[in-house]
Amino acid sequence: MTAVDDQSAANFSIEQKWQDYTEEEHSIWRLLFERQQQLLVGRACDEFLEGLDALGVAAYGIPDFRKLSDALDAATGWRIVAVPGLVPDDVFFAFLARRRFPSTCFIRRRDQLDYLQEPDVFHDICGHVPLLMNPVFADYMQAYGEGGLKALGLGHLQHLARLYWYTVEFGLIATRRGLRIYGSGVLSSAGESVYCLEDPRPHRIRFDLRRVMRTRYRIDDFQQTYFVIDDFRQLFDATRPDFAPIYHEIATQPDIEPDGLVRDDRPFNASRSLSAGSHGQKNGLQVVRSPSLGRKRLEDVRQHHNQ
Ligand code: HBI
Ligand code: FE
Repeated sequence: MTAVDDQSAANFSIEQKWQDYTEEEHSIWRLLFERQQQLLVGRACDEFLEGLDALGVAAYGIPDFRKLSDALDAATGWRIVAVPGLVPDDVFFAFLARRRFPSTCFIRRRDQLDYLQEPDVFHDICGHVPLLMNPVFADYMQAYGEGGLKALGLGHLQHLARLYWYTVEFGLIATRRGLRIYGSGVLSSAGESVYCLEDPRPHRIRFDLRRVMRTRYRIDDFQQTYFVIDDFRQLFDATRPDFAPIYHEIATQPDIEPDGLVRDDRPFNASRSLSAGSHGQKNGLQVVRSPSLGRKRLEDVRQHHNQ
């Protein structure tokens, strides 16, 4: 990272001021946390649940980033940096490339539990940070940041942003016990964490780098397509090659609609997807239609990259 990057990254860092959170803010966190705890057993991937457990402090209220960072740093060398909200793409990528995760500090209000225009501290910390405890995923995020800086230079941010969207935010993973969630946008959304696994409507397709980069995404509703990886190693390996020739190749191919299917798609045969209730949650197949988090962010990406 250059000195200029360091400077602009520093300009976007703020102080979390943990002692200033009110009891109401902590109790909103606990409400969200407990709701997702119930929903995510049997739905989130083990790596996420293990990370959440290892971070410990997250159950009691909005965590102090310094304590979280110390646990994270000891595990994988990542730290959390407090930011005021969305940061510019180059700054975002520069943070990731240095193993710094930019997190917002504010929490949604009680009347916004299911709907929020932009990422808040619950999405950033509870959705993203647990997986950064996993060494392979931690390396993937850093590689993504480095790839982002390159993509900006090559004018292919739109393609790389789709990779982020369909993996880090909305990714699914195949396990021996069935399909599980690892995407943070899903993990922090009560409605979508049920819908993405159990609703018959969305496509669940095996991850393919070019296919993902060609696929437009929806910012205003649940996803119509989810991509399924086998493990985090597959994801990391997919980001190893130089993307320049890949960008060049897909630039000649048409985009794929959010609900589109193409000839080479390998649908994931989701045997578990219609067996809701197997872990006895009340919702069963009943799907709560609420937009997932990060809508504002998506609009931001769309505006800037003509998604
Ligand atoms: N800023 N705080 C924050 N969080 C994000 O997830 C984020 C961002 N700025 C840009 C951005 N994401 C996007 O560029 C990409 O994820 C593609
Ligand atoms: Fe996010």
